[in-house]
Amino acid sequence: MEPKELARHILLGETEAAERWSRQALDAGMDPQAIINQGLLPGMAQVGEKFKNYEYYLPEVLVAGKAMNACLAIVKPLLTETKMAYVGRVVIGTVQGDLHDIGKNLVVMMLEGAGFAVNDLGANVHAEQFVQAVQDDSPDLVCLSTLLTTTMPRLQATMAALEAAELRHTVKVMVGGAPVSQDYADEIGADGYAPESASAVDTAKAILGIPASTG
Ligand code: B1M
Repeated sequence: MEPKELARHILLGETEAAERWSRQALDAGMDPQAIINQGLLPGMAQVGEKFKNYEYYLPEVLVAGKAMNACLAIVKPLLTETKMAYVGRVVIGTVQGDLHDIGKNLVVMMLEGAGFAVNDLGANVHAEQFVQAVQDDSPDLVCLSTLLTTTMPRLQATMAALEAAELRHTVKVMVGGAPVSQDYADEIGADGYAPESASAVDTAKAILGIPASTG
Protein backbone atom coordinates (compact mmCIF):
# COMPACT_ATOMS: atom_id res chain seq x y z
CA MET A 1 0.00 0.00 0.00
CA GLU A 2 1.45 3.32 -1.08
CA PRO A 3 0.79 6.32 1.23
CA LYS A 4 0.60 8.55 -1.83
CA GLU A 5 -2.73 6.81 -2.56
CA LEU A 6 -4.02 8.14 0.76
CA ALA A 7 -2.61 11.60 -0.02
CA ARG A 8 -4.56 11.55 -3.27
CA HIS A 9 -7.81 10.54 -1.49
CA ILE A 10 -7.30 13.52 0.84
CA LEU A 11 -6.54 15.87 -2.06
CA LEU A 12 -9.75 14.77 -3.78
CA GLY A 13 -11.78 14.84 -0.56
CA GLU A 14 -12.68 11.15 -0.86
CA THR A 15 -13.58 10.51 2.78
CA GLU A 16 -14.82 6.91 2.50
CA ALA A 17 -11.89 5.80 0.34
CA ALA A 18 -9.44 7.55 2.68
CA GLU A 19 -11.00 5.88 5.75
CA ARG A 20 -10.95 2.49 4.02
CA TRP A 21 -7.30 2.96 3.03
CA SER A 22 -6.34 3.95 6.61
CA ARG A 23 -8.10 0.91 8.14
CA GLN A 24 -6.52 -1.48 5.63
CA ALA A 25 -3.07 0.04 6.22
CA LEU A 26 -3.46 -0.41 9.99
CA ASP A 27 -4.66 -3.99 9.47
CA ALA A 28 -1.59 -4.59 7.32
CA GLY A 29 0.59 -3.40 10.21
CA MET A 30 1.54 0.07 8.97
CA ASP A 31 2.79 2.46 11.65
CA PRO A 32 0.05 5.04 12.45
CA GLN A 33 2.67 7.81 12.46
CA ALA A 34 3.71 6.81 8.92
CA ILE A 35 0.08 6.99 7.79
CA ILE A 36 -0.05 10.55 9.11
CA ASN A 37 3.39 11.68 7.94
CA GLN A 38 3.44 10.01 4.53
CA GLY A 39 -0.26 10.11 3.62
CA LEU A 40 -2.37 12.66 5.48
CA LEU A 41 0.12 15.52 5.84
CA PRO A 42 1.38 15.47 2.23
CA GLY A 43 -2.25 15.28 1.05
CA MET A 44 -3.23 18.32 3.11
CA ALA A 45 -0.05 20.15 2.02
CA GLN A 46 -1.14 19.72 -1.61
CA VAL A 47 -4.59 21.06 -0.68
CA GLY A 48 -2.91 24.12 0.87
CA GLU A 49 -0.84 24.69 -2.27
CA LYS A 50 -3.91 24.48 -4.51
CA PHE A 51 -5.79 26.90 -2.22
CA LYS A 52 -2.88 29.35 -2.36
CA ASN A 53 -2.76 29.11 -6.16
CA TYR A 54 -6.54 29.62 -6.52
CA GLU A 55 -6.94 26.12 -8.00
CA TYR A 56 -9.04 25.16 -4.95
CA TYR A 57 -11.74 27.22 -3.24
CA LEU A 58 -13.42 26.95 0.16
CA PRO A 59 -15.62 23.91 -0.58
CA GLU A 60 -12.71 21.74 -1.81
CA VAL A 61 -10.65 22.68 1.25
CA LEU A 62 -13.51 21.87 3.62
CA VAL A 63 -14.15 18.50 1.96
CA ALA A 64 -10.44 17.60 2.08
CA GLY A 65 -10.31 18.67 5.73
CA LYS A 66 -13.29 16.45 6.50
CA ALA A 67 -11.51 13.48 4.90
CA MET A 68 -8.34 14.22 6.87
CA ASN A 69 -10.21 14.53 10.18
CA ALA A 70 -12.07 11.26 9.54
CA CYS A 71 -8.73 9.46 9.05
CA LEU A 72 -7.14 11.17 12.04
CA ALA A 73 -10.05 9.89 14.16
CA ILE A 74 -9.12 6.34 13.12
CA VAL A 75 -5.35 6.66 13.40
CA LYS A 76 -4.78 9.08 16.30
CA PRO A 77 -6.14 6.87 19.13
CA LEU A 78 -3.43 4.36 18.27
CA LEU A 79 -0.70 6.88 19.05
CA THR A 80 0.12 7.86 22.60
CA GLU A 81 0.29 11.60 23.18
CA THR A 82 4.06 11.39 23.64
CA LYS A 83 4.55 9.26 20.54
CA MET A 84 2.70 11.69 18.29
CA ALA A 85 5.47 13.73 16.72
CA TYR A 86 3.97 17.20 16.39
CA VAL A 87 5.92 19.91 14.64
CA GLY A 88 4.68 22.44 17.21
CA ARG A 89 1.88 23.29 19.65
CA VAL A 90 -0.68 25.99 18.93
CA VAL A 91 -3.45 27.66 20.92
CA ILE A 92 -5.93 29.45 18.67
CA GLY A 93 -9.15 31.40 19.00
CA THR A 94 -11.23 34.27 17.67
CA VAL A 95 -10.89 37.17 20.09
CA GLN A 96 -13.47 38.44 22.58
CA GLY A 97 -16.56 40.04 21.07
CA ASP A 98 -16.15 38.30 17.71
CA LEU A 99 -18.25 35.25 16.78
CA HIS A 100 -16.79 34.69 13.30
CA ASP A 101 -15.06 31.31 13.24
CA ILE A 102 -15.19 29.98 9.66
CA GLY A 103 -11.81 31.44 8.65
CA LYS A 104 -10.28 30.51 11.99
CA ASN A 105 -11.51 26.92 11.54
CA LEU A 106 -9.77 26.79 8.16
CA VAL A 107 -6.55 27.94 9.79
CA VAL A 108 -6.99 25.15 12.37
CA MET A 109 -7.49 22.61 9.61
CA MET A 110 -4.38 23.72 7.73
CA LEU A 111 -2.23 23.79 10.87
CA GLU A 112 -3.41 20.30 11.87
CA GLY A 113 -2.84 19.19 8.30
CA ALA A 114 0.74 20.44 8.59
CA GLY A 115 1.34 18.43 11.77
CA PHE A 116 0.71 20.99 14.52
CA ALA A 117 -1.12 20.04 17.73
CA VAL A 118 -3.90 22.61 17.91
CA ASN A 119 -5.95 23.60 20.97
CA ASP A 120 -8.90 25.46 19.46
CA LEU A 121 -10.55 27.68 22.08
CA GLY A 122 -13.36 28.63 19.67
CA ALA A 123 -14.80 32.10 19.12
CA ASN A 124 -15.40 35.03 21.49
CA VAL A 125 -12.37 34.02 23.52
CA HIS A 126 -11.46 36.37 26.37
CA ALA A 127 -7.84 37.36 26.97
CA GLU A 128 -7.92 35.52 30.31
CA GLN A 129 -8.88 32.30 28.50
CA PHE A 130 -5.85 32.63 26.23
CA VAL A 131 -3.67 33.25 29.30
CA GLN A 132 -5.10 30.15 30.99
CA ALA A 133 -4.55 28.02 27.89
CA VAL A 134 -0.94 29.19 27.59
CA GLN A 135 -0.40 28.32 31.26
CA ASP A 136 -1.99 24.88 30.79
CA ASP A 137 -0.57 23.90 27.39
CA SER A 138 2.77 25.75 27.11
CA PRO A 139 2.23 26.19 23.35
CA ASP A 140 4.87 27.46 20.93
CA LEU A 141 2.40 29.75 19.19
CA VAL A 142 -0.80 31.64 20.01
CA CYS A 143 -3.00 32.41 17.00
CA LEU A 144 -5.49 35.27 17.25
CA SER A 145 -8.19 35.74 14.64
CA THR A 146 -10.63 38.60 14.17
CA LEU A 147 -13.05 39.62 11.43
CA LEU A 148 -14.44 42.82 12.91
CA THR A 149 -12.72 46.20 12.94
CA THR A 150 -14.35 46.81 16.34
CA THR A 151 -12.58 43.81 17.89
CA MET A 152 -9.15 44.42 16.33
CA PRO A 153 -7.93 46.12 19.56
CA ARG A 154 -8.55 42.79 21.33
CA LEU A 155 -5.53 41.38 19.55
CA GLN A 156 -3.26 43.82 21.34
CA ALA A 157 -5.25 43.47 24.59
CA THR A 158 -4.70 39.71 24.50
CA MET A 159 -0.97 40.16 24.02
CA ALA A 160 -0.98 42.68 26.89
CA ALA A 161 -2.72 40.08 29.10
CA LEU A 162 -0.01 37.55 28.20
CA GLU A 163 2.60 40.19 29.06
CA ALA A 164 0.92 40.94 32.39
CA ALA A 165 0.92 37.22 33.20
CA GLU A 166 4.65 37.16 32.32
CA LEU A 167 3.97 34.67 29.54
CA ARG A 168 4.49 36.79 26.44
CA HIS A 169 8.20 35.93 26.21
CA THR A 170 7.38 32.20 26.34
CA VAL A 171 5.24 32.17 23.23
CA LYS A 172 5.04 33.66 19.73
CA VAL A 173 1.86 35.35 18.54
CA MET A 174 0.43 35.24 15.03
CA VAL A 175 -2.57 37.38 14.06
CA GLY A 176 -4.94 37.27 11.11
CA GLY A 177 -8.43 37.86 9.79
CA ALA A 178 -9.88 40.03 7.04
CA PRO A 179 -9.33 43.52 8.58
CA VAL A 180 -5.82 42.71 9.85
CA SER A 181 -2.72 43.60 7.83
CA GLN A 182 1.02 43.18 8.12
CA ASP A 183 1.30 46.86 9.07
CA TYR A 184 -1.24 46.43 11.84
CA ALA A 185 0.51 43.28 13.08
CA ASP A 186 3.81 45.19 13.19
CA GLU A 187 2.16 48.14 14.92
CA ILE A 188 0.81 46.01 17.79
CA GLY A 189 3.99 43.95 18.14
CA ALA A 190 2.75 40.56 16.91
CA ASP A 191 5.40 38.08 15.79
CA GLY A 192 3.65 37.28 12.53
CA TYR A 193 0.65 37.83 10.27
CA ALA A 194 -0.92 35.69 7.56
CA PRO A 195 -3.55 36.87 5.08
CA GLU A 196 -5.13 33.44 4.64
CA SER A 197 -5.10 29.90 6.00
CA ALA A 198 -2.62 28.24 3.63
CA SER A 199 0.04 30.89 4.16
CA ALA A 200 -0.73 30.73 7.92
CA VAL A 201 1.14 27.41 7.94
CA ASP A 202 4.18 28.97 6.22
CA THR A 203 4.13 31.93 8.62
CA ALA A 204 3.74 29.70 11.68
CA LYS A 205 6.73 27.62 10.59
CA ALA A 206 8.78 30.73 9.80
CA ILE A 207 8.00 32.29 13.20
CA LEU A 208 8.99 29.08 14.98
CA GLY A 209 12.05 28.42 12.84
CA ILE A 210 10.64 25.15 11.49
CA PRO A 211 11.91 24.21 8.00
CA ALA A 212 9.18 24.71 5.37
CA SER A 213 9.44 21.06 4.28
CA THR A 214 8.61 19.69 7.78
CA GLY A 215 5.16 18.20 8.37
CO1 B1M B 1 -20.28 38.95 9.90
N1 B1M B 1 -19.35 40.55 9.27
N2 B1M B 1 -21.13 40.01 11.33
N3 B1M B 1 -21.27 37.33 10.30
N4 B1M B 1 -19.70 38.27 8.26
C1 B1M B 1 -18.44 40.38 8.15
C2 B1M B 1 -17.03 40.04 8.65
C3 B1M B 1 -18.53 41.80 7.44
C4 B1M B 1 -17.26 42.16 6.64
C5 B1M B 1 -19.81 41.87 6.57
C6 B1M B 1 -19.97 43.20 5.90
O1 B1M B 1 -20.43 44.12 6.52
N5 B1M B 1 -19.62 43.33 4.66
C7 B1M B 1 -18.76 42.71 8.65
C8 B1M B 1 -17.51 43.25 9.34
C9 B1M B 1 -17.24 44.70 9.04
C10 B1M B 1 -16.03 45.12 9.74
O2 B1M B 1 -15.96 45.19 10.93
N6 B1M B 1 -15.00 45.42 8.96
C11 B1M B 1 -19.56 41.81 9.55
C12 B1M B 1 -20.44 42.27 10.57
C13 B1M B 1 -20.59 43.77 10.70
C14 B1M B 1 -21.14 41.40 11.43
C15 B1M B 1 -22.11 41.76 12.53
C16 B1M B 1 -21.70 42.94 13.42
C17 B1M B 1 -23.47 41.99 11.86
C18 B1M B 1 -24.54 42.48 12.81
O3 B1M B 1 -24.98 41.74 13.65
N7 B1M B 1 -24.88 43.74 12.65
C19 B1M B 1 -22.18 40.45 13.35
C20 B1M B 1 -21.12 40.41 14.45
C21 B1M B 1 -21.32 39.26 15.38
C22 B1M B 1 -20.12 39.10 16.28
O4 B1M B 1 -19.13 38.54 15.85
N8 B1M B 1 -20.20 39.62 17.48
C23 B1M B 1 -21.86 39.44 12.30
C24 B1M B 1 -22.31 38.14 12.34
C25 B1M B 1 -22.05 37.18 11.38
C26 B1M B 1 -22.65 35.77 11.39
C27 B1M B 1 -22.77 35.18 12.80
C28 B1M B 1 -24.02 35.86 10.77
C29 B1M B 1 -21.69 35.01 10.40
C30 B1M B 1 -20.52 34.30 11.11
C31 B1M B 1 -20.72 32.80 11.20
C32 B1M B 1 -19.48 32.13 11.68
O5 B1M B 1 -18.35 32.54 11.46
N9 B1M B 1 -19.71 31.03 12.36
C33 B1M B 1 -21.11 36.16 9.60
C34 B1M B 1 -20.47 36.00 8.35
C35 B1M B 1 -20.52 34.61 7.75
C36 B1M B 1 -19.82 37.07 7.69
C37 B1M B 1 -19.21 37.08 6.28
C38 B1M B 1 -20.36 37.10 5.31
C39 B1M B 1 -18.29 35.96 5.91
C40 B1M B 1 -17.12 35.73 6.88
C41 B1M B 1 -16.45 34.43 6.49
O6 B1M B 1 -16.65 33.42 7.13
N10 B1M B 1 -15.65 34.43 5.40
C42 B1M B 1 -18.38 38.46 6.30
C43 B1M B 1 -18.43 39.20 4.97
C44 B1M B 1 -17.42 38.66 4.00
O7 B1M B 1 -16.30 38.31 4.37
N11 B1M B 1 -17.81 38.57 2.78
C45 B1M B 1 -18.91 39.12 7.49
C46 B1M B 1 -15.01 33.23 4.84
C47 B1M B 1 -13.70 32.96 5.58
C48 B1M B 1 -13.03 31.73 4.98
O8 B1M B 1 -12.85 34.06 5.39
O9 B1M B 1 -13.05 34.74 7.79
O10 B1M B 1 -11.76 36.19 6.15
P1 B1M B 1 -12.20 34.86 6.60
O11 B1M B 1 -10.88 34.00 6.94
C49 B1M B 1 -9.76 33.92 6.07
C50 B1M B 1 -8.71 34.98 6.35
O12 B1M B 1 -9.22 36.14 6.96
C51 B1M B 1 -7.68 34.25 7.15
O13 B1M B 1 -7.76 32.90 6.72
C52 B1M B 1 -9.11 32.60 6.39
C53 B1M B 1 -9.12 31.59 5.26
O14 B1M B 1 -8.27 31.89 4.24
N12 B1M B 1 -7.72 34.24 8.60
C54 B1M B 1 -6.56 34.10 9.30
C55 B1M B 1 -8.73 34.28 9.46
N13 B1M B 1 -8.29 34.19 10.71
C56 B1M B 1 -6.95 34.07 10.65
C57 B1M B 1 -5.99 33.92 11.65
C58 B1M B 1 -4.65 33.81 11.25
C59 B1M B 1 -4.29 33.86 9.92
C60 B1M B 1 -5.24 33.98 8.92
O15 B1M B 1 -3.65 33.69 12.12
C61 B1M B 1 -3.91 33.69 13.49
